[in-house]
Amino acid sequence: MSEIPPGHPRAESLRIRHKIIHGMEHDIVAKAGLIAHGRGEAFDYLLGERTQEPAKKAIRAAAAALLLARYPVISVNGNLAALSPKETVELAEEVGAKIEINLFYRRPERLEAIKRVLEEAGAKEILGVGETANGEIPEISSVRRVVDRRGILIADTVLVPIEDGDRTQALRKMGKTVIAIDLNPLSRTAQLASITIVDNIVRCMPLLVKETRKLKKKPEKELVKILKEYDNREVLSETLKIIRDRLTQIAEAGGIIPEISEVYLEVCQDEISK
Ligand code: PTJ
Repeated sequence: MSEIPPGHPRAESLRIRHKIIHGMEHDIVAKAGLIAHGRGEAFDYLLGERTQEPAKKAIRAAAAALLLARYPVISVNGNLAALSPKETVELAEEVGAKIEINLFYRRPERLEAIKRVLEEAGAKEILGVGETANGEIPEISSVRRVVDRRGILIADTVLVPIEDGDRTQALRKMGKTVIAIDLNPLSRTAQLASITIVDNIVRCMPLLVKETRKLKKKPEKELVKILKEYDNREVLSETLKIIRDRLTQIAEAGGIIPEISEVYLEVCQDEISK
């Protein structure tokens, strides 16, 4: 992390990037996890790198769904383990969820490295490794179909942060509630989940923990009401409109984003006065 100059305008983004790189160098993150992260960063730019209102609605619904679930499971992959291990454990504790490692690029070294990270963050029980990790979700073509018989296989609600491909579809066909966290509102996962939080996990995991703590104090019927009133298509649609309106606004303001406009005036004086 020492390579990040303190005054760098993108210091926070670089710090997160370095966590992913560090994770890859220590068998936590898959090589493809670097590409996935870059894709996420691109969408985050379009969203203004902040938690937008539709994401806040989805976070509230997700918290309600996790609290109401009979058997919730948090599915952990390399990127989540590298970026938000502490919040993953906190969330599991708050909602009484199981933590299960489920990988696209499944290798024993990675399972071990991720298990270690979660244990260091305070996890007592970690599924998806060992003897009981021999259940199968038949419709999934990748090794992600290998799940724990005490976890995802019997869960009624599954949280899938930073997901790929066909798993959400398969889990929903099995009748499970799927909560996705994905910066790309157009991904198959985002489109097919029951609740889609279009936000960066580094921002929304702490918010999700906070929201569950808040909603835990509410009567059950209030949580049921939150879920009943929640409309995922509306949330996806509002998110896309935010991206559209933001781009229109920037385009109409001469193509410079508000965060840069002051610096632009400073460094591009010559061009402006021409
Ligand atoms: O650890 P493994 O073996 O399970 O592999 C994990 C990866 C991420 C490599 C695998 O699931 C994969 O290839 O995923 P995709 O298909 O690249 O999809 C990842 C999705 O997560 C993309 O839609 C990204 O926009 C999104 N994403 C990336 N970083 C973040 C994110 N969403 C929220 N927060 C992020 N920080």
